[in-house]
Amino acid sequence: MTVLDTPAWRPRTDAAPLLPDPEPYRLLGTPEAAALDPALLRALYGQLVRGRRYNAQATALTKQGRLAVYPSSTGQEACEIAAALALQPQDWLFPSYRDTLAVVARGVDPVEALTLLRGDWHTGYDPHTHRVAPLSTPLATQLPHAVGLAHAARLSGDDVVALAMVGDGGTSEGDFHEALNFAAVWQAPVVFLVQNNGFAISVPLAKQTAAPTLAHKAVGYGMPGRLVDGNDAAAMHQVLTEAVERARTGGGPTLVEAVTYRIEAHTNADDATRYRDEAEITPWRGHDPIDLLERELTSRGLLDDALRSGTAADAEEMAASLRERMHTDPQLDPMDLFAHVYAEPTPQLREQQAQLRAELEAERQS
Ligand SMILES: Cc1ncc(C[n+]2csc(CCOP(=O)(O)OP(=O)(O)O)c2C)c(N)n1
Repeated sequence: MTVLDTPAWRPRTDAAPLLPDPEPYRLLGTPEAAALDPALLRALYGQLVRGRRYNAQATALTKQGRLAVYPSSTGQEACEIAAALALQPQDWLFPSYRDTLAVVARGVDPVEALTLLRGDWHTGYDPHTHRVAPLSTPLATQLPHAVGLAHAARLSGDDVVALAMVGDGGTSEGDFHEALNFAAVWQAPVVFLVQNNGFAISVPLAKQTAAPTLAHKAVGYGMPGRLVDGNDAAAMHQVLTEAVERARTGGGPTLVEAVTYRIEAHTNADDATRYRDEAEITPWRGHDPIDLLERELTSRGLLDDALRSGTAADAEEMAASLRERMHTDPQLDPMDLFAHVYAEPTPQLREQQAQLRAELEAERQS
């Protein structure tokens, strides 16, 4: 027996099967796309168009003072929608602040999905109803949560997969490392979706990492990495569905890097012209997720005027309802600040709660 035969030296499997493709995986416009189900393509199209309209409406609401902040996912709709559609009802979605479209596509009420960004209180929706965790503002903190939930479900024998979303900047966080390491060691049923949209606010990817791609990071943890064209809704849907099924059937976690682009500024509070040129955006406008899908549908004779106008009308109706409902002032109780913070409130919180109650009472009586 040599030292390399002892348990301390864990024999390694070949890393090559874990490595991502050299180029982002694509389906739309390729011969393989002919096999794609027309119903799936139409469903993706409808959701992408709705998603873009939602982004435009939410951004307008920030200008009207109805939303504190909105991080738009325009240009990233294929990632958002594919993430929601790849999951089964019993699964869980763990979104970041940019993933409102995925949250809404999963079934959360479009207004409730904006509650946090309106600055009202807490999450705004019940995470258990649609199995959607709160939109996470602290970068990457949703990733260990997803791993913990998925691992616990597996220990309980529940058929649950967790899909966690994070940005390229979030991959530099310690939480990203801890989550991926735990997930791979435990073989937890988790899918990590990194939307590489080119920037972490003003920081471009080249200043974020020296890794060949973000998908390559998977190899270091011992899980497969997949590199996908994040603007190709069919490729995104296929890769995420495969990763979810792999996790469900005991195959362990997958890291998916979606190569996409943040067409708008980081949020309505950001001026992107200070750190990037329009010339950089132009090629991405020519590789638009809705256009790619429209081209595919058209070439297969699946998109006629009726579908196009029906889809646009449906999106417009959703936007009108969102606008109208968001213009209604919410009825808020300041005491709600203390609700749902801890299962058992701490003594400090109880003290603050009593203080606020007394202040509100004094105001009422004055
Ligand atoms: C732990 C933590 N550190 C810093 C921030 C401030 N911050 C908010 S968004 C952001 C950039 C994140 O970029 P990326 O992960 O690429 O996601 P994107 O906004 O592009 O979707 C930063 C640094 C934060 N929210 N949380």
